[in-house]
Amino acid sequence: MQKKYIKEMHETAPSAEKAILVALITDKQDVEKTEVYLDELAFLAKTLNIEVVKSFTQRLPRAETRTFLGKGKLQEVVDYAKAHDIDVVIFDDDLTPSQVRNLEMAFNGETTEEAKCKIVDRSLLILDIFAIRAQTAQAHLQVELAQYQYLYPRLTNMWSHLSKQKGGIGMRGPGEKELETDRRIIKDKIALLKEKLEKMESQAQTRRKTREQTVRVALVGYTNVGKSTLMRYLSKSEDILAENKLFATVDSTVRKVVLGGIPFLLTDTVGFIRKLPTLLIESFKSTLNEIVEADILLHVADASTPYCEEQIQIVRKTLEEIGAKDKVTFLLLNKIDLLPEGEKHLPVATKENEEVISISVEKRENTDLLREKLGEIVAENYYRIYPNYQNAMNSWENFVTNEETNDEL
Ligand SMILES: Nc1nc2c(ncn2[C@@H]2O[C@H](COP(=O)(O)OP(=O)(O)OP(=O)(O)O)[C@@H](O)[C@H]2O)c(=O)[nH]1
Ligand SMILES: [Mg+2]
Repeated sequence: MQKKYIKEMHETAPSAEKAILVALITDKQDVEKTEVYLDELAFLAKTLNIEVVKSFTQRLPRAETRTFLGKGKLQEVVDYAKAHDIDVVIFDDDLTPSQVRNLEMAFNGETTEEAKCKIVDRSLLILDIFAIRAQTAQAHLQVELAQYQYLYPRLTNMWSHLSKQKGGIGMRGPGEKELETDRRIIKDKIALLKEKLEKMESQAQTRRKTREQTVRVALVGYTNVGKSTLMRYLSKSEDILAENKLFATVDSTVRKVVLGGIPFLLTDTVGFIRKLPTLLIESFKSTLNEIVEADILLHVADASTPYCEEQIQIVRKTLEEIGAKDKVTFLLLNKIDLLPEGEKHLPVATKENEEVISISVEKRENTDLLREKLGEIVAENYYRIYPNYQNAMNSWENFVTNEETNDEL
């Protein structure tokens, strides 16, 4: 199994923080799967400019209640961290507040005064990435809400401990700004953020109402599969960011696209990932509504990873959670340019209402076929809204004029 993102010690490059990763091998998660998950975790860390120097695994039926790892393994990891000046220990699962407390004790001793080694779990890592990726005011508020909700049950230990540290991972949130230890203040902040977001959502709803008169298509999929690349291609927009990073896109972008003379709106939004923190799903409700309200979904998957099928299942499950599972969907198996000839048609379990197309957006393989098929479905939806075509063009003209003055677009 290749370890793309885990550097060995001798390869070290200057970096802000040095990290080790920790994961369990369980009945449900075999060695190979754990390796892949660790690689994904290292990729997440890399997004935050954290250098991963080593990973540790332990075979256990389930995490130890007190310290996640068993006693012997924990000592081995602690010794390594001390010997190699490790700044962060990242766990591939979520930790309970008491596990964090006990682990902090194990890595830093009784006193937190000279605390050196931070304990970070999967959710905190993802929250940090969202914090640096957020662009719009709404996305910032959504991330802030998720961060406060994450911190709330952990206040007693994290506040005192993390506030003494200099910055970096886990410190881009509210903890950096204030040191209140009062749960009530945090509770008030959560309420205030929710209120602000509700106001924004109701404004967004009004704005989206004007879009009800048009066909809406949303891009969905696991992170880093090529959603934004497809958005750039279909909408001919050079200004959309597509890069080899997890969660390059966190906000939603909407573009007008015309296929075969029929106009529609295309939305690109945040990607999904294994164990996306529930807090984030809740906080990003408004952003995710773009998906819920769409008529057609373009589910993009990365056909070049051996975990394509699993990622597809994770996306389907997340769509179910947000209430968007029964939509007309194109399952686009992207990046087929990376597959050898003869393997370009992957056997994937399809669903009702779903059409599968193997494509390479970057190399323009089968993209014409996608445009043709998408064009057909868009037209069908369009004529359903506008049985009278002439009226349709008039209202589209109005719609375009209105929306073009809208900065959100
Ligand atoms: N080889 C190959 N690479 C591709 C293809 N499509 C996209 N990519 C690359 O995949 C990486 C991720 O692309 P994005 O479009 O940013 O992916 P995304 O799904 O929007 O990712 P997030 O916004 O991070 O969730 C980029 O480096 C793209 O250049 C393709 O057809 N073939
Ligand atoms: Mg993107």
